[in-house]
Amino acid sequence: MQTAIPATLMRGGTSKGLYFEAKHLPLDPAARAAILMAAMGSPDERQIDGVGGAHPLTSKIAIVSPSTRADADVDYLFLQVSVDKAEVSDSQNCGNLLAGVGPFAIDCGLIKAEVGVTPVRIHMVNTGALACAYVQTPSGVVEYAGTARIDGVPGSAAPIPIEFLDVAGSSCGALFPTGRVVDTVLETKITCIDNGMPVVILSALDFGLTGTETPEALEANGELRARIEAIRLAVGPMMNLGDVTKKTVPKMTLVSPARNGGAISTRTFIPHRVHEAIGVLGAVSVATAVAAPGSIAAQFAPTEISHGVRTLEIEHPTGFFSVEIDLTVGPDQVTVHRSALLRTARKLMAGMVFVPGHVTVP
Ligand code: NQM
Repeated sequence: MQTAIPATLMRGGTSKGLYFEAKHLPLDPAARAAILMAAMGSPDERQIDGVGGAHPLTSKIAIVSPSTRADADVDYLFLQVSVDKAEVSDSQNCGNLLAGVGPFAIDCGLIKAEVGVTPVRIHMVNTGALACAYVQTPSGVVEYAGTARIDGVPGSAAPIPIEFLDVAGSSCGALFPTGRVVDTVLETKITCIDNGMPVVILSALDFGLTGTETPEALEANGELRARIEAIRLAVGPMMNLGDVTKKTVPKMTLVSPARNGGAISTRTFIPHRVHEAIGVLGAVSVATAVAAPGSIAAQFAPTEISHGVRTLEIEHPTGFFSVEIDLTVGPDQVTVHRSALLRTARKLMAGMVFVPGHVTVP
């Protein structure tokens, strides 16, 4: 016997995952994790017995419900289902699946669409921060088709601009969680930053790399992976993240000078695979580091440090990620006021996901 659970498969930005209404899943994290692993087919590196895509970027879950907060419309809990381990983690947020939350909430009837553009205020439960996504609803229903393009996704779709107001320090307690712009860990100079995603910025040059290597080449370099993981494990407690052995944060971003007219070039370990592009909030954190005087990122992007709104193009293996940030740079402090970016999303399938009957279901 199998149990059917209502679910929608969506691409959100450059990631893909299952979206659920919270009421269709158990509240107990262990029971919920068992169901999600069964739905995705984990643990198994091919996820052959589930709908997961055999990569961390396609093994993601969004759980959406009416908001518990007066200043938001919906709550969004992100869960990362490990591909090859029996682990489901809420230790990070995901700005890519976030792009699908507004359309999903409207399609489920959790929010009534306006005629034109529907702003959806989203409480991101993992970090307690807020985002506002602007969903195209020209005739009162979600329009997925459009002309917006994002690097890492073929074709075009309706634009979903997303704004963040309060994500600085949302996971680590401070924009620069160690209290310094640069730290030295295991003889390597790094910048630890959290503007929505805990990220460690490292110079590619310090690892004997150019920074233009492909994700496959970086993943194949066992010595590099071991050194980066050793730094990550050492830095987790310094970033107020505790023991990060089983967590998917912090992300480890190797930076080098931009090659294609952007602000900086990146390659990001997320943290065991290398991202084909860059995460949304990861890009926001990198862009903020670019603007922070003295950081490991700023040394490669000596842009004029000024107050106000600027757009930074973060280069990644498959193109650019454009981040608009509004910040004030003081003598020894950076204050972030707002950041914004563009994503797209597409509903791929809606129906029931089946899990074997021996998996506990409410
Ligand atoms: O940084 C990948 C992604 C992400 C997370 C990751 C993300 C973000 O591309 O906000 O979007 O870093 O695990 O979906």
